[in-house]
Amino acid sequence: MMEHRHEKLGLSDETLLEMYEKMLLTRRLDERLWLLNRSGKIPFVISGQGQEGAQIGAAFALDRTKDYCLPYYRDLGVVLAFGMTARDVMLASFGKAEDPNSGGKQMPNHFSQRKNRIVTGSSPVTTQVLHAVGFALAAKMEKKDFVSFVTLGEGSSNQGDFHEGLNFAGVHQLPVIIMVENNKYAISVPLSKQLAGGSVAKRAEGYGIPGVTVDGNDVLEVYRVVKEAADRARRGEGPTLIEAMTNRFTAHSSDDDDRAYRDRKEVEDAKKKDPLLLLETYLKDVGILDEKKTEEISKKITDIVNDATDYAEKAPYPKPEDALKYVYKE
Ligand SMILES: Cc1ncc(C[n+]2csc(CCOP(=O)(O)OP(=O)(O)O)c2C)c(N)n1
Ligand SMILES: [Mg+2]
Repeated sequence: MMEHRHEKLGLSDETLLEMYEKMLLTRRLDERLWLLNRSGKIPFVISGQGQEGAQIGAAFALDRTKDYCLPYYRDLGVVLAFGMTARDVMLASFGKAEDPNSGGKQMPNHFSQRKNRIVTGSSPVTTQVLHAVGFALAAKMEKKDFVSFVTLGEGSSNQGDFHEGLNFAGVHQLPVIIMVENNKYAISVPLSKQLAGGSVAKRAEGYGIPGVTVDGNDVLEVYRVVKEAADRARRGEGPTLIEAMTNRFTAHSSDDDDRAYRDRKEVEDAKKKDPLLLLETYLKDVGILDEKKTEEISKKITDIVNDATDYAEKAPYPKPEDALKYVYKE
């Protein structure tokens, strides 16, 4: 019998369905956040819609019981796959006391959750690359078996931190995977005005490490290249730079209007390669998913999103006197 693509990668039907469910949850949660923002209930959204294929493919290729992730703001899919719940996400967006990321103090999407090895980051883009390289250095020095996984946008790959981090990781052959989610915009700045060389992955050569470009809409292909990078890192063969080509379906954030700088046709064309639809089609083609099962999953996800929304909306705000908690040593 012919082996399907996911089987060749060692992925069971169950795991692939789990990936689909996480991707659908990521998308639906993100869509709900926009509705809540537009109805005046939450102050800010920064969205991963269109980039879920890269995020879920990568997260599932890692060992989510021991690896560390240093996500950037669009990585809702990565953090959900690493164990953050829909309620956790909503609590942060509503700025509630129980928010595991910061107790309702930070802007949303500054992901941080110790129990799931999601490492806190700063608002200045690309700082997380240096932190990730530091985690990988610790793994090497302490002979610990974990890989450090960091993501960023292609615009952020022009910051000095990126080059310092990759150079150091290359020199010391550290177990770190750097994945750039190239959505071809840095807010309103198009790719052509960001990178004279046209490719982020090509830069890897200068640091003596492998650089791979992958179709970020293809969750299985992302899984494959990240798995390969993780295996190499665990064997002591050092870092990998991955450039996942993606699309940003929404404006940069809820404070941006991309109609000012981007043709609608471009967005519509990008949506024809929606990673979620591509995976759904694949699952139906290979007979893992049918209409009934799709309905069932859809209902389950809607319930999770509704529960998270209600729970976070009703949850208490932090106390004003807690504003200085964790700022200064107590
Ligand atoms: C050091 C720094 N400069 C500028 C900003 C403002 N800023 C936030 S996101 C962003 C665009 C980043 O683009 P990219 O890296 O491509 O990621 P994307 O938002 O497209 O996913 C900028 C300029 C910042 N947060 N930090
Ligand atoms: Mg970008």
